[in-house]
Amino acid sequence: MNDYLEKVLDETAKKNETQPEFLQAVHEVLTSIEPVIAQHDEYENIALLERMIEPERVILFRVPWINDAGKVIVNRGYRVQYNSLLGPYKGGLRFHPSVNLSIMKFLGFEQIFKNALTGLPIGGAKGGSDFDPKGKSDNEIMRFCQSFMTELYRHIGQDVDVPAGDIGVGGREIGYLFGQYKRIRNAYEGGVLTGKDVVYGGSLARKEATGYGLMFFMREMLGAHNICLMGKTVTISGSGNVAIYACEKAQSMGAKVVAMSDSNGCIYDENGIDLDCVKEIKEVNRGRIKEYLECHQNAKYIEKSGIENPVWTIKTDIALPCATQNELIIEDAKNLVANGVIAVGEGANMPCSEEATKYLQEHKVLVAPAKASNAGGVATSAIEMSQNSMRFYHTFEEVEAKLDTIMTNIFKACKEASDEFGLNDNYVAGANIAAFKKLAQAMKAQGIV
Ligand code: NDP
Ligand code: 2IT
Repeated sequence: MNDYLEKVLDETAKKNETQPEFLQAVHEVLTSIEPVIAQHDEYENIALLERMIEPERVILFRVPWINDAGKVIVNRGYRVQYNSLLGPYKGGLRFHPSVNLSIMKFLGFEQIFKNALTGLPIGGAKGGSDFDPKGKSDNEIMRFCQSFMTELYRHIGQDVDVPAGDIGVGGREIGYLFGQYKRIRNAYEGGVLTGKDVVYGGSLARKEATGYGLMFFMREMLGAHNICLMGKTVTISGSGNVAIYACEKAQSMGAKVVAMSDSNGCIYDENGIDLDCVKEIKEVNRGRIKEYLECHQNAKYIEKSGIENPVWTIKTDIALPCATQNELIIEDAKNLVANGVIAVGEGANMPCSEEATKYLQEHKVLVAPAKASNAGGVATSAIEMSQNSMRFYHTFEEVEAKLDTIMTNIFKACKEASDEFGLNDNYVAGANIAAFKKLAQAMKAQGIV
């Protein structure tokens, strides 16, 4: 390996030894950009990689709130303002009990590259809390969001840092966060958060954007290999925002989605998933995916147990991990390959372990990397910001057409980078290289900061 790269990887591992997800994300990026680093001896003198790896700022704060029983609960809040080279810090907020600094930093680091790929003026950030929204009343969610924003507001702004949703943060939470921000600031600054409801400044098609974008990317990737989506079988993990709209677009493109999941288990419906039923369970009732059996007695439910993820044991042409990081590990990759999978599209962030990705690629499975294939969400957030600045709304069709063009261009960039370095359709490396080149150019232009 290139000496400079090796030195940076070693130092990063030593400095962050308690942050496995962060180290995983850095390792994947750095090892895949080696051909570019090898062409640029000057990077070492300006510590380009060291500066790219270290977040510009990490904010950690207390979030006290009172539950319905009158008990005071204290959660931990985070905002990692990773990199502002290309625009205001931009990235989602995750509310999930697993949230810690390692997960926040891996997500923030990946966000820089993803946002660079969109071609839009947005830097990279991530934030969230170890708060668990499951089982909380609407009032508890509101009180938590208000307390969270009471600290976060001083660090964000429409030209500074623009949060949005992620796991556990959807339209309801963004509404409560926005209301509290507006109240504290005594001003309507629409572009301070994205993923807003369309009645008060949100963008049409933002809700659908990540899942739709994933399928646009998949269409382009398969098309480059003369494969058509029509008639293909698709399995999807998760049943949240990304999973639901990936399913909707896959179905409208003529594919047959047969499985979806949540953290307890997965449903398999050989007749094809009834998405209205899933939306009712998840978007309206905030229930469990198992409830699907109440209206579809012929469907099967497989409880999650052991190391394998049951959703990846089902035979499929296309697998779309849309739940969380490292949800598709080597055992799952082996199951998918044994069942003849053609392509894996990452809707979630870093859903495949490095070992799983390598195994899939070695077995000629096309892998659509998260930084590229799920970039449609943040790209549409940037379109929401531009509408807020213009004080104007685009139609659904206009936003969707822009999203389609952006995803098509992102695939082209991944393919061109892979071709340039002779990487045999390794779009994972292609995405990292294409994004890195833009960031490196901006870093060189802006001096040592
Ligand atoms: P949601 O909260 O809407 O849905 C998350 C889904 O994933 C739920 O079905 C949830 O199940 C499941 N899930 C979450 N954590 C775990 C876990 N530890 N193990 C198993 N299942 C889990 O989130 P989103 O759909 O917004 O996000 C899904 C993924 O997509 C995340 O990786 C996120 O970072 C990524 N992403 C999201 C974007 C967006 O615009 N929202 C944009 C780009 C990427 P359960 O309800 O049981 O917890
Ligand atoms: O991971 C992601 O790209 C998101 N959660 C969306 C971020 C955003 O700012 O829309």
